[in-house]
Amino acid sequence: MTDTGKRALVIGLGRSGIAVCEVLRERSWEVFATDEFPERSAEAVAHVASLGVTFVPTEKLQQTLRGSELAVLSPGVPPSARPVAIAWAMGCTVIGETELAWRFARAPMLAVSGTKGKSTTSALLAHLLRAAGKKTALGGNIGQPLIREVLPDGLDAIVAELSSFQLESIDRFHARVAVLLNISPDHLDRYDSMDEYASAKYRIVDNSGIDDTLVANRDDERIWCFARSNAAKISVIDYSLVDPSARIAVIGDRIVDTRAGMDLAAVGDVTLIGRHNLANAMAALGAALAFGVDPKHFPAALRSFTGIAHRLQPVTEIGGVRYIDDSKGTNPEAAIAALESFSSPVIAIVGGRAKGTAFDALGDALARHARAVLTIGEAARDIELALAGRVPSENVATMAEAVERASKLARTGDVVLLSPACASFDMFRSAEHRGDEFAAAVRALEGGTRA
Ligand code: UMA
Repeated sequence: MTDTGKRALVIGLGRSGIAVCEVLRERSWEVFATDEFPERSAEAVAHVASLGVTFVPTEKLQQTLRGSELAVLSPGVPPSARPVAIAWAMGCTVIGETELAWRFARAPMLAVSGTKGKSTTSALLAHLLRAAGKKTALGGNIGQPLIREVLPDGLDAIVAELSSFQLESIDRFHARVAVLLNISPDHLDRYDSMDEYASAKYRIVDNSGIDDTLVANRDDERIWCFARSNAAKISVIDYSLVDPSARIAVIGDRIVDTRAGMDLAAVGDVTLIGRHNLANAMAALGAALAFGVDPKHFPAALRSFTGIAHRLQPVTEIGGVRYIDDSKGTNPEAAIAALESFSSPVIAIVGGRAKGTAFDALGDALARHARAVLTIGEAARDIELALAGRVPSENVATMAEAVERASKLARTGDVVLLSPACASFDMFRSAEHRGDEFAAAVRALEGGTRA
């Protein structure tokens, strides 16, 4: 497909920006790209230049823009960034990559948001739809830019994992099924308040109507309040781990659709570690139900879902000690949920770049669950302060050192858990890179001292 004559400015040359450049060039758009840190993005600049994209430094943007362009924003670029201000001032229409992906999509969207659990829930939802024979794409915050995933012909459904950043810059984006998992403090370096952060997430149903469904966590006060206040506008399926009157509820050892009086699966069919993952599975079941999937597919599909990389992912067991990679636990709430998933003592590896959140609750959870704590990265000192000496802690410089020390401190039956509660960018390229380094250090251990 070609759209000759169309021009766009792509702001930010990370994964999203590169994908937007590629897709628009395939459609013969005239594409300009800008990035405030071109020295760090040199490889991306060279790649998109080879596709015919013109790189424009921020200071030259004003001269280049005609004002009629579409400006496509990467999620990590805040609306306050200079290129965005220039694009607005020049009269460009500014949208995010998610909005553009939706405009190109030819299948209905099921969108999942929340502070934690959205990657697991999105992946499980896509798995449930595929198990029912629906050709399903999966993309968004989970790592594959959505714009690349929506293009194949013949899709029945598109599952989009959406962060608040991605939802901030939608316009007409419409989700047939929207899922809100939970909202807890995160990204408070970008938002002035929790209300502002939550409002970005609530945009997931901006363009939804009564034929669409919001799957809402009844156990999250904010979300349940939001869902109730929108019940006239959108159909709501609520789910709860504790309230048997929720539409999707746990009754004994079964997950039940209480309105239909229908058994959906056994609790034991959910193989993921932790009770929070049972809640995520219930959300995915609710979304699949709303999309018309026959529940007969649920038990086997749940049992065959083994989770996603860097999310409470078992790496190996050495000398009776389990090593678990939860590198995508990038905020305190996620790390607390990870700690609470284990009944055995934990040697916890935490720290990295803080995202404006407090560590008090993490300190309390570590005090309850950890035998020892190894701190890494910029936030090490703040986490140690939150621990207030309740658990022995040591600061280490590298992931290899953290794993090495953890292996010495662990006793048979313990868990060594990387769930950093922070972003990775002070020491690593990404959360995936951090998890890979952890797994590599564990494997090195396996080949050496403890094997
Ligand atoms: N940049 C600027 N100005 C700025 C900030 C960044 O020019 O003020 C440039 C950087 O130099 C860089 C580019 O923008 O070249 C980076 O763009 P980006 O931060 O949007 O990163 P992408 O690689 O495009 O990845 C994004 C998401 N990143 C963020 O939201 C921060 C990825 O989510 C997502 O997987 C990917 O798109 C594909 O959709 C990651 C993430 O950390 C996993 N998400 C946050 C989270 O989960 O908590 C929201």
